[in-house]
Amino acid sequence: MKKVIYDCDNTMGLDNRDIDDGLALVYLVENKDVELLGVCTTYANDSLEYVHKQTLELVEGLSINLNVYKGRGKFEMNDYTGFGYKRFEDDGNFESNEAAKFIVEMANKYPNEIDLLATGSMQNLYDAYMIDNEIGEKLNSVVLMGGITGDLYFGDKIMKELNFSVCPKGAEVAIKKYKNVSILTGNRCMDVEFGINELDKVKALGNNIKNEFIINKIEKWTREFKEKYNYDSIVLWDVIAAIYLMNPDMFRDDFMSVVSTEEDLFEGRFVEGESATRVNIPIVLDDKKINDEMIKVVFER
Ligand SMILES: [Ca+2]
Repeated sequence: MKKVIYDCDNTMGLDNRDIDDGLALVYLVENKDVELLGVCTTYANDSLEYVHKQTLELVEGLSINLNVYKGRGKFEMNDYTGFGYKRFEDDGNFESNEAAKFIVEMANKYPNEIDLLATGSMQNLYDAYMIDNEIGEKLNSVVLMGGITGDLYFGDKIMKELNFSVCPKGAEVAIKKYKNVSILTGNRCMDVEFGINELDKVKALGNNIKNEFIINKIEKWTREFKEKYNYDSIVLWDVIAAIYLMNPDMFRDDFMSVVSTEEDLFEGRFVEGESATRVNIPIVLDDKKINDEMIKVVFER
């Protein structure tokens, strides 16, 4: 059993917003090898208020007993697919961050036992570090979804990085001050497409299906994504990070020395160079197996 804390910017249920955090949450909830200690909310896909509300709604809909801890940070998302957002200056009040306090509390209660999966802004990891400078030494591992090593193309359109860029100082802390860090980058996740064939596999489960309500959410986001990017498949970014956490054997380790500064991370960019900061950037071995694993755990009764 892995003790997991999931830190996310879930917007499942909102129009024109990605659904991958919600799907990753369901994947963790349904995974028998996960003891999910709690869910933390942060901004990125949308404001903290919207993310928190959607996450409470999702947890309630799943009829499970799971605490949701609210993060911190003023942020507005105005145009998701056009990357029109507004970030406000940090008021520095990290001690008010319930999510960060929860992460620190659990890390002290279960030293070196907790795996932290973070798939939104890195604000809560930043605040946890501000509360306890030793936090990085007290976790077993950290798995992040975010960052790019080159432009992300869907057809002829470029998708910008979101998770690291909305809180670059948090991204820098997450990369440099935590240990055993693995990062599922945008570029490495892009090869795992989820399209009509994968959806047909879900539907083919027939009477053996569970969490059927998610099918509509996937179909809706696929339509919205198609409208913006003129692309037929979607990528389940955060789910891939959750699958890495639980099945590292489905990936190949690839360590990289990172010299990215806060300025580079403002665009979510990884810069390789001489550095003591080494992070793992896992490579997917077989994209079909990743999608099959998600379908099996999330949908198969
Ligand atoms: Ca996310």
